[in-house]
Amino acid sequence: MSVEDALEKIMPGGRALFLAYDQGMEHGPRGFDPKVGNENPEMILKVADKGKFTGVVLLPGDAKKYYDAPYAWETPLILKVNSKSELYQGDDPYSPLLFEKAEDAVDFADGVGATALGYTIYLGSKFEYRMTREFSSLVREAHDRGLPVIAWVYPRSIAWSFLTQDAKRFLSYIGEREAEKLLESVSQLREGLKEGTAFKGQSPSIMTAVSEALLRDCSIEETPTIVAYAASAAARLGADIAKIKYSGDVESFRWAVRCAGRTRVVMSGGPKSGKFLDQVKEVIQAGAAGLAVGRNVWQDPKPLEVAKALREIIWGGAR
Ligand code: FBP
Repeated sequence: MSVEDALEKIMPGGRALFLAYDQGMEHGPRGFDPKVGNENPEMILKVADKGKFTGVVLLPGDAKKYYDAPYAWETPLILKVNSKSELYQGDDPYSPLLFEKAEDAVDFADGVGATALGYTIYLGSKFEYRMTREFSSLVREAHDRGLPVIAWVYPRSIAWSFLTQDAKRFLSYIGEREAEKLLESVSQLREGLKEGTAFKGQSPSIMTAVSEALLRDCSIEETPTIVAYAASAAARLGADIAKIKYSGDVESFRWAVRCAGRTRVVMSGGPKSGKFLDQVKEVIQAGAAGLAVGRNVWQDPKPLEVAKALREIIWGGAR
């Protein structure tokens, strides 16, 4: 199969609905619920098939034990080939390739019948260089074997939360009236923050993102500047699909989709609240291909109803 054919298989008509199930490693079992039975990968695979998902994301262990022959699941497998637990948080994140080298990851993917590969890059981490290098090797090996690669691009650094705190401290230090003036626009706020010593030496993207985070009351990784950066980086590194967070509004997400160029975009996750489906509508309006979601589906007592609602938004009821 060619990369193009594999992409059509996981994105029929250019649209995607992926069911993510790597959380047992990323977050541990805290999201599992015995009443729902979602600690069992078989339940997830049944939801994927019955819910007509266009891809199911599994880590190698589950792929081998639950997806590989003799099982005959309909949903194409997206093999996630790097992962980390949440247990150590004392430094910037690094998510290692779970294989000695990219070639071994692709061999394993072929062996278990995967249609695509997934890899997380923590852009902005001080270990970014390791992940961009592993990712680039993976793209080369996977493409040679007809497998597309999806980049989970999560910009993250432990320093960023301190920057936002420092910005808030700076604003309270300069007094209410001065702070109000700065809070009128992103550019004024960015210029004003440059006066605060904590911000010396920060990149223009981070300065803008800190300002956006304060104005929008969101984390730095969810700001329009950083979400568009994630999309742009995924494209430059050769990803076929970029899985990125939502940037908060249609216009800024449309910009992220444009920055991804020929790399297709799917939204990652979504809010764990009633706003979830509205956000999916906005993502589609912005020109994205769809979404990759986990807990909002398999933690729901009626996962197939959520899947149906998502299909209606993504394919307008045609699937
Ligand atoms: P959810 O839909 O459950 O949020 O999953 C999407 C996802 O990208 C998973 O693939 C991954 O395990 C998880 O989010 C990572 O979450 P975090 O943002 O906490 O690193």
